Amino acid sequence: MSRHLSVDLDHVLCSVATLILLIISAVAALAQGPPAEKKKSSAAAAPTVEEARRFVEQAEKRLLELWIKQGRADWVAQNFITDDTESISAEADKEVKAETAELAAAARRFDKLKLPDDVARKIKLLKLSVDVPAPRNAAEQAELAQIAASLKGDYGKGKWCPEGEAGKCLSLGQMERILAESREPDQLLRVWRGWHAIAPPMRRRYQRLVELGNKGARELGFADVGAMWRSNYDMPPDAFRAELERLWQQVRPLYESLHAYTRAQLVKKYGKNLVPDDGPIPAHLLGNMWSQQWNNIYPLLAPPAGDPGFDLTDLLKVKKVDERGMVRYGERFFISLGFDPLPQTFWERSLFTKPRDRDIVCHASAWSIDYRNDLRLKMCIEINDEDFTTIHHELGHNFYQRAYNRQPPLFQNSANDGFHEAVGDTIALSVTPEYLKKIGFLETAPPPADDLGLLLKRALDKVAFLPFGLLVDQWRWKVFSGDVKPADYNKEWWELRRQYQGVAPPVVRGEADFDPGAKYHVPANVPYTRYFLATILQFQFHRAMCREAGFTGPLHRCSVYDNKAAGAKLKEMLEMGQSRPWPEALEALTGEKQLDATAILDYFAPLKKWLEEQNAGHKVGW
Ligand code: X8Z
Ligand code: ZN
Repeated sequence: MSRHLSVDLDHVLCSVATLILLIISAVAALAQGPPAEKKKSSAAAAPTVEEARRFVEQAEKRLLELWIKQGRADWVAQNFITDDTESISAEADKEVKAETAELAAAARRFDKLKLPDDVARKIKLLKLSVDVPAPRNAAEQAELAQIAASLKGDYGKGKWCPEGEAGKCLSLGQMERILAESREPDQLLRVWRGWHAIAPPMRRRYQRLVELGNKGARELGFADVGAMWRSNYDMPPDAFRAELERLWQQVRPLYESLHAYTRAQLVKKYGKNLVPDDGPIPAHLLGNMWSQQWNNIYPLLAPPAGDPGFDLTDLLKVKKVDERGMVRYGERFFISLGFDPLPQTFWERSLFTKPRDRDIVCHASAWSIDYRNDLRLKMCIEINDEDFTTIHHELGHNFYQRAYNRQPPLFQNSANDGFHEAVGDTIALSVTPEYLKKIGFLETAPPPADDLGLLLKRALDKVAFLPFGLLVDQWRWKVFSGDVKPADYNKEWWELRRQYQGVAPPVVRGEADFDPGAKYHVPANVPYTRYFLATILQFQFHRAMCREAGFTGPLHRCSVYDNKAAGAKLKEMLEMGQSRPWPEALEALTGEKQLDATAILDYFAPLKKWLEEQNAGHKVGW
């Protein structure tokens, strides 16, 4: 799924044969230098701007073709995990990695030229277009692509077969349900351990992937893969790191209030022996396999007064909405903002339910196979509140992909990766009681006096997520830079989880474990800081769209459903793709040029006040 969260285009104007000829002649032209008549005046064959432009155009054509092939191979591999599909997909990935490495090397010829902004930007984006880049060595390219494909496949196949229950194995989805619903600590612990047992076999391959990826990154001129990932934010990589720290310090007090309140309720439920009242919370008690979102334990935390009085999961069941029906609700929201309906092929080619007869990668994803109009969703949908939100998240990717499909291939991406993750979440913030009333789910919207529960539930999703959104890449950056050695992989993982999240392992962990591997984005090599950024950004987007819609009440009561003015602003930003530095895209929607945590802080301000009252006399922090 490397680029399909991003790109989209189908006007491959020439046939494959013509394309090959074009490439051969372009490569030949590059090898020979400028045409003969120009050579008269410049014996050194200095590269020209015109040549750089032609080079980039050819590179985009070639890459687009390879990306589409890679996308199809990956789609099949993720929908039917077998040794063969894994190998076909690794082969396609290898071709992309190899071609990108060659093109990036060839582009160095233009290093000293003053290039027009768009050409320079495309050359930079070309270098950054592969998440884990390969060295320019065929054997290593094949090895890296094979490792990457096998790690993703292993995660997809992962299951837990409890001892003594012959033949009965649980899928990740089933284990996640247990973590969400059970309040039985022993059972929670067994399931938590069961899932984490999928990861140790990945460790050696992951270590090798780090070595090979780093070699590729160094050949591209980056210190390591982490430094490369931090270079895609239109600012120096160190400035980006500092920006993250600034944002984290802004939201940390809100997180710590929520943590303290949550811990106190868990102490009441499970006792001090299990939950220390002044230390980190054991990771298996928060309703989620990675303790990343805590909304599933809302019933344990609900405020005595201020419960919203409805539950979206129940409403979906009462209304007999099925999986496709849930996706239709998401689509209709985007249509109400002025976006075109999804193409018929979306409904024919997407996967909405977990097949019973084969292994697939169930982790939800949104694809644009042809970089044009062949949009797809792949998700093992369950009829519940959480998946209703995730569907909106995924459709945000699809509508973004289609909005920028007129951009040249290297600009077919979000302004930065946080933008891609934020769009659908922004829309889901508009799923308010008033919206549910409009679509016929509720007869009356509860009075705003009862909003505390709504806010708490949202905070357990969004605020609880913030430190997790940061720490996954804090870990990977240290791993890629060599600051953390393989012998300390797991120790550092838990150190960061303690430091940022205030969460502890439920049992002693050691270096025979590889707990980061039990989180999809690590074996799948999807950078994670994007989700932290998205959590900040979506509140900025929401605030701006509500302003555009003329809404004046509290932000958590605002829904932009059916508002064409807000939709037009959003579309304006989405259509820019990655053609301009992200602050310009942000400005197009919000009028602001900076990431700004005041939007999320304002949104939760009434809750923060209440949490502080609840926490009076209790330790905050761990
Ligand atoms: O991976 C996702 C999406 C696909 S981009 C389902 N998310 C992160 C996660 O599951 O860890 C959305 C929230 C964070
Ligand atoms: Zn996403």
